[in-house]
Amino acid sequence: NEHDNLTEVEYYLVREFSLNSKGLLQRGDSVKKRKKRIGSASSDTAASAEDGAEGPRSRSVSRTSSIASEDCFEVEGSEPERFKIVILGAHGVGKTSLTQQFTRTALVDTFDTDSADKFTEVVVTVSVDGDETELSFHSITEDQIPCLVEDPSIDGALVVYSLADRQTYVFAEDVLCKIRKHLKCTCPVVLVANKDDLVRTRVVSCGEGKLVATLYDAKYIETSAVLSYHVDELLVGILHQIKSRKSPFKAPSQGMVRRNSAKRILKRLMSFHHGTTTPDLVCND
Ligand SMILES: Nc1nc2c(ncn2[C@@H]2O[C@H](COP(=O)(O)OP(=O)(O)OP(=O)(O)O)[C@@H](O)[C@H]2O)c(=O)[nH]1
Ligand SMILES: [Mg+2]
Repeated sequence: NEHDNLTEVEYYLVREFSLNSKGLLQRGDSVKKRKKRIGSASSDTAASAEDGAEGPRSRSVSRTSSIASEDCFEVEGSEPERFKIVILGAHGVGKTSLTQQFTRTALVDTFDTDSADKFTEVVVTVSVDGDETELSFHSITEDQIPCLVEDPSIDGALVVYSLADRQTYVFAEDVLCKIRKHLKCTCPVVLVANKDDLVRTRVVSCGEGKLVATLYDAKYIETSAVLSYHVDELLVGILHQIKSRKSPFKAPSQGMVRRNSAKRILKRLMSFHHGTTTPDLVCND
């Protein structure tokens, strides 16, 4: 193939965080530049570049395209690790709004979620204490849930409900049941109680959310996509869950020991109860 070993320059946005004893600190966004191999069928990045241009899979368009190249850091070395995360939940609970917030630093109070829904994949590069990872988020519908079991590439799941709408909570419980019981999926799952800003119309208590999360071996977090409340914690929290499940016995490095207290804070934010077995519960179907 005459295109083998060709490279092209790619600009990408990195959401930078650090973990210290005070918790999670957002360090803003930076734009980086990397050389990407093109023309090689075996290269992951080459495949996604082709998909983005004309393939069936849409990608979110990076905001970096309008940024001048002088502002960028050039990155050498290997590609960051990449994890695939699915987002599930009833209609209108805020799946798209949360995904949109993952990609931006500034507070945004209006969303054009309809046009955002045309993207089937949103990719966010997250750096925690210099450790870069690419997270690709996929919003999926209820009828796509059975396909999850055939997709070994899924690394984590967010199950979202609105704490101001009980039906969406019931729906989320059913989704959790399907994931854990029917599909026997053991990937990290976070149960997300969104719309925490709607205090006066809240109908699902924190206790109810935590209970269901406990039953299905999931973490629990309350968020508000419109106020960008706990959105970064959710983003870094699911990443932390995936990484710690993939290498649970990794020997602690120097930095890791220093960050332990910060991780404890992150853990407290997401109440989590490790279960060794999936409880034998009945789904609502
Ligand atoms: N008050 C409040 N409204 C929210 C929040 N998150 C999302 N919304 C609103 O809820 C509506 C639905 O949000 P979406 O993000 O489109 O929800 P979705 O889950 O992607 O919906 P579908 O794609 O239709 O299933 C929009 O009007 C959002 O502005 C939140 O945290 N608080
Ligand atoms: Mg949506």
